[in-house]
Formats: sequence, C-alpha cells, structure tokens
Amino acid sequence: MSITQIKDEIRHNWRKEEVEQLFNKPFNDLLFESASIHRKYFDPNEVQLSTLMSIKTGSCPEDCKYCPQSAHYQTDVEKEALVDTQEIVNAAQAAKDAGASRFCMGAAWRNLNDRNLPQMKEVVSAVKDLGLETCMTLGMAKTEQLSQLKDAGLDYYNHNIDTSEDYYNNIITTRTFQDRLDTLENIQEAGLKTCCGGIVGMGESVDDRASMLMTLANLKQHPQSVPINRLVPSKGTPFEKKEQVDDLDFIRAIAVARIMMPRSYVRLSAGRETMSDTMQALCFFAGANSIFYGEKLLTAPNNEKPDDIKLLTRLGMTTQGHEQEVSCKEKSCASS
Ligand code: SAM
Ligand code: DTB
Ligand code: SF4
Repeated sequence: MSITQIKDEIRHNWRKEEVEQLFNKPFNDLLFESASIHRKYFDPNEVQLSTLMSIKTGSCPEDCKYCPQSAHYQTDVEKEALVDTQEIVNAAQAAKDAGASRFCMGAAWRNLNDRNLPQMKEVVSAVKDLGLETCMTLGMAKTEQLSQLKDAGLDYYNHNIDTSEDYYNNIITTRTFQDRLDTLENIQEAGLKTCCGGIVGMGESVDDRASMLMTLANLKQHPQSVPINRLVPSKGTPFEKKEQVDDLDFIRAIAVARIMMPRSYVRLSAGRETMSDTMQALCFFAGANSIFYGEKLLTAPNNEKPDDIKLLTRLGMTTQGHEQEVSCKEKSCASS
C-alpha cells in the first residue's frame, strides 16, 4: 500500500454528510467496502480477545441510564468493595490461561481518586508481569495520574463517549460530553493507548451514531481500540425495556467504524450474548476484530468460552498471540 493511499484512508476530517452516506449505502456495498479496508490493515481471520473484570462494583454516583452500577437506580447488582490485588492477579492469570491477550479492569467510579492510585499501580504492574496487555477503566482521570499508571505498565485506558454530543444529555446528566473529551485528551497526553467507543441501541438516531463515530475518528489520534456495545437492557435502569436495535443496523455501525478508523481494533463488545453465530460472523466480516471473552462482562453475563472457541474454530479464525488455533487450557473448553 502506498503512503498516499494510507494518508487518504486514515482521516481526521470526516464530515457528517459523508458518514451519513456510509450509513445509507446499500448493505452489500457497505460491507464490501469495510471488509476490503479491514483486510488491507489486518489479518481478517484474526481476532483479539480481552477479558473483563469488575474490580469495584456498584454504587456509582453517576446517573448513566444504561448502567446497572449506578447508585441512582434500584438494580440487582450487589455493590462490592475494591477487590484486593491478589484476587485480581489470580483472575488475570486465569484469563491468560483461557487464551485472552488483554485484561481489562473496570471500576464503578466517577473519577480516579489519588488515594486509590497506589493500589491501581500495584495491580497494573502485577498483571503486566503475567505477560498480558493491561487496560483500565476507572472514570475521569488526570494526565498526571494516567502517566503514573503508564509507568506502572498500563497499556490502554478505556473511556467511552457512549453516544453523540447531542444525545448525551438524554443518557447522562451528572457529567458532560466535554468531560469525556477532556479525559480522552489526558489519556493521549500521558502516552497511553486509548480504548474508546460507545453503545448502540439507546434510542439514538442513525444521525447520532454517525456523530458519535465522527467524534471518535476526528480525534487527534484514532482510539487504538473501539468498543461497539449493543445495549444490555438491565433490570431497574431507565433503559430496562428498550427495544433491541436491529441486527443489520448494528452491523452497519461496525462497518462504518471500520471504514473510518482502518487501523483500530473494532471490538464487538457488550450484548454479544444476544447475537446469533451468523450475526457475529457478519460483524467479523464487516470489520470487527476483537471481542470480550469470558462468561462475565463487568456485571452482566457474556457468551460461554467454549461457545466462542467453537464459533471461532468454525469460522477458521485465530486469536492474537495464538498463531495456530484458538486454544483454551480450561477443562470446559477442552471437552467441547
Ligand atoms: N465507570 C467508568 C466509566 O464510566 O468510564 C468505567 C466503567 S463503565 C461500566 C464502562 C462502559 O461500559 C460504559 O461507558 C458503557 O459504554 C459500557 N456499559 C455499561 N453498561 C452497559 C450496558 N448496560 N450495555 C452496554 N454497555 C454498557
Ligand atoms: C466497554 O466498552 N464495554 C465494557 C468495557 N468497555 C468496560 C463494559 C460493558 C458492560 C456491560 C454491562 C455490565 O457488565 O455491567
Ligand atoms: Fe458509573 Fe461508569 Fe456505570 Fe456510568 S457507566 S454509572 S460512570 S460505572
């Protein structure tokens, strides 16, 4: 691929009309375009596996309407104190043994507090020492705090914009879209890789999806990892009864993300449990090349590992860091 070609494809100046045009393309044309871009930048048969762990669960002061961990709603999530370091490291080792290449730790905090920083650094450094990539999502954070986490061995910081700037107020009122952008800038300033995406299926319009992806693609650097979540409607949250977004519309969002951010990992994230094998296969074809792997997301259930291994095997896909075949040392996987 020539340098000019790469320059033309890696853009930070997307206009809304162009993104809307992508969303409005005939489905086959859209997928042909996204699949073609995907295979220019990645092995289309390889998927990256990240395992999630909630290291501090529930009673979050924020009012994100989708989130079962918000203290504003009566949900089934049992709040838990910050998990101790050894327990986190044990879970990370288990994730590695099951075949994950990255371990993502999430806390239900509005922002990272300095008093928790020493433990977070200890955790990152121990998880990194296992030979895993590390990711944390701890709410808003300052550059200085993020730099310390980076020095301790943090690779990625996850901080989603969730939706478009215009729709943001319908989803969260305890912080602003600009607060999110500020932390994203801090992440990039600290030299960490950014994991930033959003949720599809919260009642937003296609226009909102286009705006959200435009914000991501027009950042100074594209987030290296772009999680696209399908809303998991959680009991007790205001979105408990939201109707599921149409499969084809979700796949379109994956394809557009792939076209706009060709070198980023696009992650088929929360909500995968509701997707058939065929739908997941189409998402991979459209350009998704990462998943959350392991039977739990943060609090919500995720697909069973043996099912994922089976699906990836049927699709002839390999996982990053495991060149030959998808492998999982767990008994449940070996017997499947
Ligand atoms: N508290 C931190 C924050 O908000 O940045 C970190 C954890 S928060 C749970 C991480 C992300 O998970 C959210 O930004 C949202 O995109 C996603 N998420 C949370 N609940 C979800 C749900 N019910 N369905 C889909 N995605 C969800
Ligand atoms: C992301 O975009 N999705 C993950 C991760 N980043 C932290 C979280 C999904 C949470 C789904 C609901 C739950 O498990 O509570
Ligand atoms: Fe808190 Fe994050 Fe859930 Fe919002 S998404 S309520 S900030 S844990």
